[in-house]
Formats: sequence, structure tokens, C-alpha cells
Amino acid sequence: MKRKWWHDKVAYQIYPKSFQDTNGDGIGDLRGVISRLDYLKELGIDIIWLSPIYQSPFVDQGYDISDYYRIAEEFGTMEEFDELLEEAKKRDMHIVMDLVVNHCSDRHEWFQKALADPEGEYGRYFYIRPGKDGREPNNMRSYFGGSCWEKIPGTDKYYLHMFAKEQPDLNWENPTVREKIYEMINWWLDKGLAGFRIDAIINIKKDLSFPDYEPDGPDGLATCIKMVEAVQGVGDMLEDLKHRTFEKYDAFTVGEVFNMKDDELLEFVGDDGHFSTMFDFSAHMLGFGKHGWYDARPIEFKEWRDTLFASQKELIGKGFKANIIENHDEPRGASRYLPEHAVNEAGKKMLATTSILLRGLPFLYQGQEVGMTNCRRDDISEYDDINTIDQYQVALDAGYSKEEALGFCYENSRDNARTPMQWTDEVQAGFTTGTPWLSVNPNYRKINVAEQQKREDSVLNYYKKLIGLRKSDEYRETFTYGNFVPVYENVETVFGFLRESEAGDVRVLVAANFGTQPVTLQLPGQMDAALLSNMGNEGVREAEAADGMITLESCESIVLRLA
Ligand code: TEU
Ligand code: CA
Repeated sequence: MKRKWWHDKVAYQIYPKSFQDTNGDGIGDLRGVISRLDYLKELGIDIIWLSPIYQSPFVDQGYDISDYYRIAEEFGTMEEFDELLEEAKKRDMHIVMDLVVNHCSDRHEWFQKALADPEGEYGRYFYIRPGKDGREPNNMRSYFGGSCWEKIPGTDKYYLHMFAKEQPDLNWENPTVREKIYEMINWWLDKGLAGFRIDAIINIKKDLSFPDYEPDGPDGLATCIKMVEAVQGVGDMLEDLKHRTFEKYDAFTVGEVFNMKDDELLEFVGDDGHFSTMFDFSAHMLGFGKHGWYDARPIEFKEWRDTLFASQKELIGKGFKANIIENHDEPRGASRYLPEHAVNEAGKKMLATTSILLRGLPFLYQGQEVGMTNCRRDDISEYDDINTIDQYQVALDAGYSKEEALGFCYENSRDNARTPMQWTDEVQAGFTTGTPWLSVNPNYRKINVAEQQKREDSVLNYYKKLIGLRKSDEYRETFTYGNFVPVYENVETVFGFLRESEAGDVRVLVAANFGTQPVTLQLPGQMDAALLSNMGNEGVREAEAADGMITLESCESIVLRLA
């Protein structure tokens, strides 16, 4: 593999709206991000991904951009953004923005012009089609519910939107549109941006014949994913994008890719792949319901572990995936992947260990480092997220009660991750002096940064040690480029793997007991040193392991160097 500057980095996702407010309007801002750079540096973060901060009506929280060249007023000014770049650079940190170019906002000038004259130049910036037999051009259902097509008032024409109707899809078949997108990307890279997280990118290729698909729900529609899975040719678009932009800057890119074709992995993230890396969503996808959140499946430990192992093996020696346990679209990792008996500090540290030391780029999501959890709400009006409101309705339509539908939202809502960052146990968790745009999770009194900074054995301090170990002079090479070998696969409750340096001189064992009972394991080699324990008992385990056996209590994880 060609070595790249990002291979050994640790990344952190900031959801700016919920990170840190500095002017009391209840909305996080760029000043807030700047004020927390030292905190992130101390945690060991190298790359910061900012969810969208561009001008937006915020129908989908900034994933609906009305001007790609402006910073949203709510977040601050371009001067403040430049200051953020400066301040990050001073600390040897890299800023990555969200690139949302499958669609823009319906408030974008291009779309406004397209509405005014669907036949004109700007009409060709979007997918505008006449209706079929007085109905939508085809029967695709958008990701956020309802048809993918919205009628243009006063005409018999419809425009395509795979997400909300306020997010019209940009026509990537139009060379002028592609040029404008490339120009915009390069404009940001010229400013000194390190790269992009690339939103929903698999969706840019459409089947221009827009056929009907086999309906898959009571609404008579078919998910638009069917088109994504059937259509060929997204790779050519992605290559062109890369050559014209990222490649010239040696920029870091991480793709948000669902529903890629199985044999295309290396084209996406191999040495000369479309992207530097892409998120590993294999575990997340285990929970997907056939019809929505109401039939989402609980994720069982063994299936989860085996899925991650299989995913790890796919790219050995070929490329890197980006490992996450949560993001702004997902429930909190601690609430989702930990069995009930493990939703505590030991369990959260154990989950951290198995995630951060995997092969690939670790991404943390804000609040994960203190073990933030899902947030229960008593009424749908307490949610903001467009997807949650749709899924709540989908559950009601399927015959569930309000209480049951709220239960599904508790398990799955994107707002679980979007509650304000829990900095302190003071009013509004130290996030704002005003009223937060989305109410705080009441558990901030117990779970917050300030408390954990003071306490040596906190989740936060454990994350620091873990990242420190991953990036230490002695082990950086092994954890970055080393092999990944599953162990204890026949032990039902243990998540175990080896990381072995390419030269074979360093072997590290990571083992975690997700079960309720202690397990005794035979070491796959002689123990050399205990590097990290989530129970703070490295010494005890080291002495014990001298005879080649080790016992892990329920929720205990250990990192050992083998001789
Ligand atoms: O997500 C794309 C995507 O596929 C998600 O909509 C996913 O299906 C959904 O969250 C259910 O889990 C990206 C962004 O991450 C998301 O926040 C945006 O809403 C979406 O694109 C549209 O820009
Ligand atoms: Ca603010």
C-alpha cells in the first residue's frame, strides 16, 4: 500500500449545531469549535470533520445547502472559519468539511431559477420530468418518505428528490453542473481545507429512464435504493470528481457509501480508489428493518462481532475503512451495541477498545468520548429530525400505538446523537446560556466532560489512553499497518483480535468479555506486557497471564503485548 498522510490519524466528528454555543442563541457555533480545539488536541484528535456549516434553511440540519460559498449565519462568519483553519493548523490538526452535492436546497439560486423556467438552462441542473398518466414519473419512495417526485406548481412537471422535497437532486449528467461543483470544491481546498466527508454520494448516478420498481410497502412505492443498486456507472463520475479536485491537493476524503455493489470495494478505497476511505456501516446495517424503524432488529453480540471481523478482513493490505460506533444519523453506540448489563463505564471503555484498535481509521463522534447515550422523549413534538417525524408516522400507519412509536424513536432516532454536547453539570450542560435548539439529555448531570476530566478512571481519560496507545511511537506502526487476526471466535462472548506488525516483531492481543460471566482464555502466545486494561488492573492481569492463561470478568477488556 502507498503510504498516505492520513493513515495513522484519529478523526472526530463535530455536529456544529450541538457542540458549543458561545453567544447564547442556543445554537452551537464556530467560536465554540475554536474554543474546544485544545480539548480535542488533548484527546489525541488529528482530523476534525464538521457536519455542514454552509448557508442553509436547515430543513435537514444543513444537509440542504442554499449557498456553497457562505457560512451559515447561525454558525458565524467566513472570517471565523478562516480563524478556525488557522488555529487548527497551529495545533497540527486538519479540518474536513461535509460535501453535500447529491442535492442542494430548494432555496439555492439554481433551483429557484429552475422553478421559474423549468425548460431553461437551470432546469437542466436538476432532474425535471413530465408526469406519467397524470402521476409521478415513477414510483420511487424517497429516503425520508413519500414519492421522490414533487410537482412544480403551475406545470405538469416534477423534479426529483431522493431525500426531502426541499433537497432537489443535482443533475450530475450535466457537465456544467459538474464543473460548478468541482470549482466549488477546489475553492475550499485552496483555502487550506484538508478534505471532505462526502455525503450520500452513491446516489449521484440515476437511471435516466426512471423505470417503475416492484412496490415494497403499503404506499405502493418502492424504495429509491432499488435504483441505486441497479444502475451502473457511478464509478466513472467518482473518478472524474477525484481527478479534477481531491487528487490535486492530496486531500483526505471519506465516503458515506451505502448500497455499493459487492465487487466494487477496491475501486472505492483501494490504493487508487475513489476515496481515501469510507465508513464501515456493516454493523449499523444489521439493525435495518425491512419497512422502517418499527421492524428494526436488535443487534446481537455474536452477529455484530462476526460482521465486523468479516468486514475487517476485506481490506487487509489493500486499504482502510473508517470505523465508527455512532454518528449524527445513528443512535448512540453505547445504547446500541452494548448489551444491557454492559451499559456502564466499564462497558463503554470495552466498546472503545474494540473500536479504536481495529484496523482502519478511527472516527469518534462528539460525546462518544464521555459515553453519551440515547435520550428518551415523551412526545413526538420533542423531536426535530425530519427522518424521525417520518418514521414515527410510518409506525403509526403500520398500526402501532403512540407509545410504541416513541419507543422506536428512542431506539433509532437521529436526534439521539444530536442532543447538545454535555460539557458540565451546570445549566444546559454547559452547552449554552440560552435555550438549546434541541433539549439536552437529562443525564448530563452524571455524564459530562468536566466531571470526567477530574476523575482518573473516567471513560474520557480511558479514551485518551487508548488513542495515546494507538499513536505511541512504539505501536503506531502496528495499529496502523499491522495485520488483523480474529481470535477466540468460538468463544461466544469474547471480542478478540491480534494486531501484528508487518515485520512480525510486534504482536498485540485485544480481548473483551461482553458476557455476564467471567471467561478464562488461553493466550495465543507468551505474554510480554499488559498495555491497557479498562479496569485499571494491568498489573494484576500481567502477573496472572504469565502462565499463559487469563481470566476476564464480565465487561472487562485487556490489551496485551505478546512476546
Ligand atoms: O445520509 C445519507 C443516508 O443515506 C441517510 O439518510 C440514512 O439513510 C438515514 O440517515 C437513515 O439512517 C446523509 C447525511 O448523513 C444525513 O444526515 C442527511 O440527512 C442525508 O445524507 C441527506 O443529505
Ligand atoms: Ca450560537
